[in-house]
Amino acid sequence: DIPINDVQGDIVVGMLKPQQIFYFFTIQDAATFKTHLSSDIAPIITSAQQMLDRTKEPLVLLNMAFSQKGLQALGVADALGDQDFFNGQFSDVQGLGDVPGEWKQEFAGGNVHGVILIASDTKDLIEQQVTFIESTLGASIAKVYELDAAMRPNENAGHEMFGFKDGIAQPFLTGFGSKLPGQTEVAPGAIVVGLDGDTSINQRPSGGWMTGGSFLAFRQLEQHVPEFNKFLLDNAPAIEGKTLQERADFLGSRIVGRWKSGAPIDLSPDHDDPALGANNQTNNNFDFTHPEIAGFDIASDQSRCPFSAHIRKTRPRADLAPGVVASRSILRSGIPYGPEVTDDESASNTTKSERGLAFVAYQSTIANGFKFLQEAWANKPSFVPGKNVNPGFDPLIGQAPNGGPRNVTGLDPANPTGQTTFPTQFIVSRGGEYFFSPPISAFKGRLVQ
Ligand code: N7H
Repeated sequence: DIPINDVQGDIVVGMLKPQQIFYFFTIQDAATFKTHLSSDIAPIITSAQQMLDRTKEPLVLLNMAFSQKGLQALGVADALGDQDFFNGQFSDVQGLGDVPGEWKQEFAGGNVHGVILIASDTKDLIEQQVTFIESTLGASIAKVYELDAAMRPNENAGHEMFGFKDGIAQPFLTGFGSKLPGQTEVAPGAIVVGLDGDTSINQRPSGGWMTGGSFLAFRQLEQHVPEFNKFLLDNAPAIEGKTLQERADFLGSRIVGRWKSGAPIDLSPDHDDPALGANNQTNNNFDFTHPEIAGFDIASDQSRCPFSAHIRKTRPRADLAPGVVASRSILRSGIPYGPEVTDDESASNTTKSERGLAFVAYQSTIANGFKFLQEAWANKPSFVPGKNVNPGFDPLIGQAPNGGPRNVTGLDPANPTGQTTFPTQFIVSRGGEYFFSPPISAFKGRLVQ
């Protein structure tokens, strides 16, 4: 069972608040920091238990996680059993397909020892908590960088910057809550360290102090929204009887695998269906097979969902054996950052202020989770294998070396083996870090010994 009193809430529940900040810090005075960690910080870390009932959760949610450099600064010499965490995300720049020059210096510099995630209904409440932490910890830490994130306003709440509803498909952890139709069931240890299903369990340090923790892959992913929208208009396939905007929306749905409302194109290939998008009993209940359609062949038929669609590249459902898909699970807890697109940006098709997704993925082994999805699936044109055509890159997040152009097949159902070339990235990685989000007990235990 998941020790929900000891697991930080963002890992298995998700903060899901209108406002959230990521406060990246470096440890300046480990001894002083440690005394506060156990006495002042541990009591205000929000557990999964505290977030289960949304009506009773604290006004301000707080989680904290450490990089390998942060553990070193604390004097925690244990090897956590995760090589990617140990090396840090900047060592992965090439493999992930990032362009090093696009990385924010704060991440590239390797000075980030930890991150504090704080979420609430208002920025004011968050600021009060930051003031409390800064006055309590004093000079024992220094702020490296802060990223302010927020749900988008009004009807766009819950939608990411391109306009698509996010946070729909998550794996179901055996024994935790109830399973929705279409969820992949995974043993809790795929996400939470030390539990059944943690494939690295034998590499964890003795004493079990990591049990209940999870590795957090953080990425600041900038989104070029006006440029993306222009690309959709410029490359919209010809469809009789549809307006240009409808055809652009159609291309967008093929790129993501869902319409903006969240409705999956595997169930509604021709038009958005907001009622379907909003219904959690049906909006995830598909697997790309269609036994109801005579002669439908999953190895060649892209009339419903392209092999390259973002949600298919990152979770190929029936394209692969169920156990394989489950072993590559992440829990996503990202939130948009940056201002809404201005009229000026729309009119000029040019991004003038940075915006995007503060991407957060939890897994018990980074090489099985975020890193695998990015490197072995999204960035690999031959994935999914066994089709009549190479799917090409994930058109959203797939990256070619040095930001080079990417070919994607299947976007035009009238020519499913034809390629679409994406000359640039519409999502640019500004870097990030790998963190370990420890069980709350470790803030009074191993971390402060
Ligand atoms: Fe993705 N997007 O807005 O288009 N993603 N994603 N993602 N993503 C998903 O099901 C998006 C990113 C996954 O089980 C949806 O919640 C954007 C990275 C996985 O069906 C939408 C960015 C990685 C799923 C987006 C981004 C993933 C998923 C559909 C970056 C991993 C679940 C809504 C700015 C390396 C797939 C939903 C499933 C879904 C978008 C990044 C992975 C709309 C904008 C980096 C596993």
